[in-house]
Amino acid sequence: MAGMTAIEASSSAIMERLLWAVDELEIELPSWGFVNTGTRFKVWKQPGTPRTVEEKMDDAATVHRYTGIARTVAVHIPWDKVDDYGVLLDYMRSKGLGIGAVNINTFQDDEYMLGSICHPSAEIRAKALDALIECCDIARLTNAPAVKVWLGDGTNYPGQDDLRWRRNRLVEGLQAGYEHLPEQARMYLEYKIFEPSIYSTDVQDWGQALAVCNRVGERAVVCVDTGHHSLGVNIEQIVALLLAEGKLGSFDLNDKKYGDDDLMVGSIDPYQMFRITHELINAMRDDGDPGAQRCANETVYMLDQCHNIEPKVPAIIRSVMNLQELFAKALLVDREALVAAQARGDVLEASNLLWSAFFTDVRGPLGELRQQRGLPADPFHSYRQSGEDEARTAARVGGQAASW
Ligand code: RM4
Ligand code: MN
Repeated sequence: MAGMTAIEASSSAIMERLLWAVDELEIELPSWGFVNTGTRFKVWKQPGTPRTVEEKMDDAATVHRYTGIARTVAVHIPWDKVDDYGVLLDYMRSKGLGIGAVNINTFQDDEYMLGSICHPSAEIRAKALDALIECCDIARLTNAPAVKVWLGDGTNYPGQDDLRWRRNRLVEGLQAGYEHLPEQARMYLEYKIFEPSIYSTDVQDWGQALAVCNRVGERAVVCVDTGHHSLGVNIEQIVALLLAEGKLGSFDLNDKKYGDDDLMVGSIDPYQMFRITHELINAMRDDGDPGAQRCANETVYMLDQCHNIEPKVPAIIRSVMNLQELFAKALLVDREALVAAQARGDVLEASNLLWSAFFTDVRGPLGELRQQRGLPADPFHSYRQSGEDEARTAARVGGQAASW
């Protein structure tokens, strides 16, 4: 392959390079991606929406059955609270699923109006800490790999609260929660530029998340939600920096046009997502930086999307495929040639190497590889034609659909 561009490579050489995207890549699904969602203007109800945690898992299992790479499901507490987590885990395993991150929710209770972990009142902070400890306990019971913290905390007006003291409470609260983290688990800290807080958000960007993680502990790592930046931010560079620090933990993947729009990953700007997958694959291949290599190998890829107007199961299958294709394209980047072009200052050839990998159509070879593994070549169309979506809707009449 050396010296050859992706375009010239024979299809068998391409297949060889794509194996990782079919055999190693894993994409975590969010249980909340299957429920009814909308905007603050309206939640749209879709037929066939899961009514129970088990039905959310059934849908996730369908996505896995069609794509073969969606092996774990992240849960959100209290939305996915059950009496017996052992029973839930058994149910998931019977469907070929494993548990992913346990997500904390301290943004919907009335008492959290002014924040949770950063709230000015010690009483509310204690309640938020209890919620975090509960997630740690669930992670222990289910042997989950992570507890994920995203906080809606922040302020709406200058002067509303002391920004520095809120920061101190944040560090203190997470440190206290970290003590309860089971040994096998990591803590993902997710940042978001704004919303629901408008003027200041307590974990507003990667710098803050990284600094806080460094204060909290070795297993506290940053979660990058691709929708949580302002427009024009160089997200792939943030990814590179976090890999260099060994502090990238996970992704919440989606695409956006204006804000935290939670659209299907790669649907608006696939080249941006490709630039991110390139940074990850590049680090995985970089024997000269073992710290970043290890970090990239341990990074978890979760979808965090809202399918407001499109049918959810096929949309999630589509999203898994989008991501798989964008990783596949990154696998086609000729790293040796890239490193050489960079070293001789060949700006145009270096940029061309990314460009031609991105424009290589990987759908055919990926389809072939899927088929060799007993999967449909085109999971999206196979699902649409299977009649399963209609059967799912027919079987789920009545009851209370799970909803945002
Ligand atoms: C937030 C954030 C979190 C997710 C919630 C539901 O915007 O992205 O990851 O848990 O939404
Ligand atoms: Mn997220």
